[in-house]
Amino acid sequence: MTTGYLYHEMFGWYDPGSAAGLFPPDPRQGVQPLWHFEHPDTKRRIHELVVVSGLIEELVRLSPRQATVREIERVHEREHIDRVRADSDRAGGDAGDGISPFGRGGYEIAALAAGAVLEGVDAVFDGRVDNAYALVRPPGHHALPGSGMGFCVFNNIAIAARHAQRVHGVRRIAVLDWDVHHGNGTQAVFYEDPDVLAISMHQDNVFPLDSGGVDETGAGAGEGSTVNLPLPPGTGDGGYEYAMRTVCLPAIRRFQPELLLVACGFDAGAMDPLGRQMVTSDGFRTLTELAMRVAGEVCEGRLVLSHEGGYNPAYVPFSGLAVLETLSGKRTVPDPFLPLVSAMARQDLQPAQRAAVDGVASAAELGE
Ligand code: 6DK
Ligand code: ZN
Repeated sequence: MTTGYLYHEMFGWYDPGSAAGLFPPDPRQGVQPLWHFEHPDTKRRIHELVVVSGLIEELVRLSPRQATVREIERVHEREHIDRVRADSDRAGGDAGDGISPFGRGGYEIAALAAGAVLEGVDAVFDGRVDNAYALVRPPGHHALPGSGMGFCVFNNIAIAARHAQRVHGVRRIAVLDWDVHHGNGTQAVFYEDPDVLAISMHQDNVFPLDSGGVDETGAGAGEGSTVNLPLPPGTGDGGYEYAMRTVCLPAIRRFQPELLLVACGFDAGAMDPLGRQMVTSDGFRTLTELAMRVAGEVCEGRLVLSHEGGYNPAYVPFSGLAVLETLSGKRTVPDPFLPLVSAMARQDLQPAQRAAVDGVASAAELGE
């Protein structure tokens, strides 16, 4: 397999400042300043491991480009785009909810993140690569048409889906989101669209609150083309694999997309500070294998992953490496933490997890 890899040093320069918003510092109240969770190190450390492990030699390095306003406008309202750009030209601003700050020049880097996913899609359709991974900042899956949210400015993966439809002449696209948080932005963009299947598996009711319940299944012509799979806290490799096999794969097979996009977060990982799940690097390997398998079955293997969250700077790099190794079919260095995290109790499928997954499978009439 040839795997396209998109990273730009500029992604490390996107500056979300301090944890203002999430944990607003107030020295008078004893609240100390802290870096923002979506700080550059975690993603930079993935890239450094990709280089130092030697995997970079096995990947096809592609160059991200900035998405144009016209491309971003396929998903976002012009007012949102213009406001981000105006703030970015001055001192910076916030993408919309007070926890998504960006510095000067943040617009250009957010456009580069979206453009990186577009370039990955182009390379897959041109046949330059079999699949692609865009290691981008800022993330995208919470961004709504009219505003950013949850550290996201523009919805990178939704912009990529619209681009594939417009430029590569495909109609049916599936988006699979395994970030630990609900992919509410992507869901909102495609809620009434029967041509885009949006599947989100996430920890039940973490962020955004009261979003991503099983009863959110699409509306109008898009009824049934949104699938939410809220998982209980503590779900590990067994529960995630069961969810993939029981809900995600059957839903994708039934939908028969021409392209599979994955919103790939690592915050369902064991030891992540913003999630309470237990997925190991081997678990992420399995999720990737299954995504590749179903893409092979339905859309000639066309698969593009876009990086979302993941907040443990020690562990995320090994999970990212595992995904990239799986995509490219190569192995490099072992995950030194794997013995520790895979020995954690309850990595296997638990009854409450099975019940949650089976409930979604039967509501979505996915018999298997
Ligand atoms: N919010 C992401 O990983 C982003 O999905 C996750 C954003 C989580 C914010 C969690 C949170 C609060 C808390 C208190 C008050 C308001 C909001 F987009 C990705 F980066 F991928 O605790
Ligand atoms: Zn997340």
